[in-house]
Amino acid sequence: MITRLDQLPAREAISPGHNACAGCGAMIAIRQILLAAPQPLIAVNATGCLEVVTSPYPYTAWNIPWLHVAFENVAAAASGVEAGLKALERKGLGRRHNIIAFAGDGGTFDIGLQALSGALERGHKLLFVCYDNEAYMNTGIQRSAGTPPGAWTTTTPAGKSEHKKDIMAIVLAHGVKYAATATPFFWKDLVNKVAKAFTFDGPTFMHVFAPCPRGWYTEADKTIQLSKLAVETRYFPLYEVENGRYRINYNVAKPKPVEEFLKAQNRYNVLLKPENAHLLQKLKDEIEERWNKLTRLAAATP
Ligand SMILES: Cc1ncc(C[n+]2csc(CCOP(=O)(O)OP(=O)(O)O)c2C)c(N)n1
Ligand code: SF4
Ligand SMILES: [Mg+2]
Repeated sequence: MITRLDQLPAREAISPGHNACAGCGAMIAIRQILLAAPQPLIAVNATGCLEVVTSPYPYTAWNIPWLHVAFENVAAAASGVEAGLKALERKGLGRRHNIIAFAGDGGTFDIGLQALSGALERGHKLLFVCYDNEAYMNTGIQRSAGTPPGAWTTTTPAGKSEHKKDIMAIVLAHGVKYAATATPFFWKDLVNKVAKAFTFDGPTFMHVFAPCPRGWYTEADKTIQLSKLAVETRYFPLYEVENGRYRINYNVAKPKPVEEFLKAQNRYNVLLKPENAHLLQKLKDEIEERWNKLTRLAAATP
């Protein structure tokens, strides 16, 4: 169990000096994840902000083996790396590495979903991390299936009218042994989940909530506060599912009003207009429904 920062190794898998925006929640989360992931480690990265900001040709910020693949196929490529290493190991030629795949919400909820489904079904031993900034940020803030109802994006100027896909439920429907949510403010929770994920002999999944100052129109120094508020308002519950058992890791008995979280972000200006009260209600209903479902599942699988 990791409870102190000095229990994490000093080596960094991503060098400082990459091109992410100041206060990028994804980069903070990924730094935490990479400190907790056991070495030797190979990272496989779908196209998206993480890839773009860490590899402006001819430079790289990565200090570990890293493979960039297309937007849609990171889980397939990571599967191939795992299968290839296994074959080499059988011939006494290679050394077993841990494998981590990274994709944004677009690369997970939408375009990478079939590749992810295939990898989960085939049972490759890897951790798939979805860093969720709730839109296609790298190409200019377009909506994804991870964008919540009411959020402004360049393709939802009046606020998104559809719901947010339940990616954890989709992943768990594949019979995955371990899946968890996390966010940078709760760093101890996050690093211990990463360490645990690598103990399973099969695919594991983490859904990581990552505030994005550029796409959410927030101040760079509010990222960590937003990461905390998202949990405290039940907007993004922290939970894990281990061998079918649901556990809520942060019990939000008395949630803060979600408006506190929404008001801090200009992407929700449209939603907070009086004429959009129905959209705000839709978001609140979705949050409540998700929390009630989680508490039922946690109670049913003690
Ligand atoms: C097949 C294909 N379609 C579209 C693109 C353009 N594209 C590159 S990254 C990206 C958005 C990625 O969004 P997400 O996965 O959420 O990652 P983020 O940029 O938010 O980190 C898009 C649309 C592409 N590279 N390939
Ligand atoms: S646009 Fe958002 S996710 Fe991309 S680097 Fe900037 S803060 Fe990070
Ligand atoms: Mg995104």
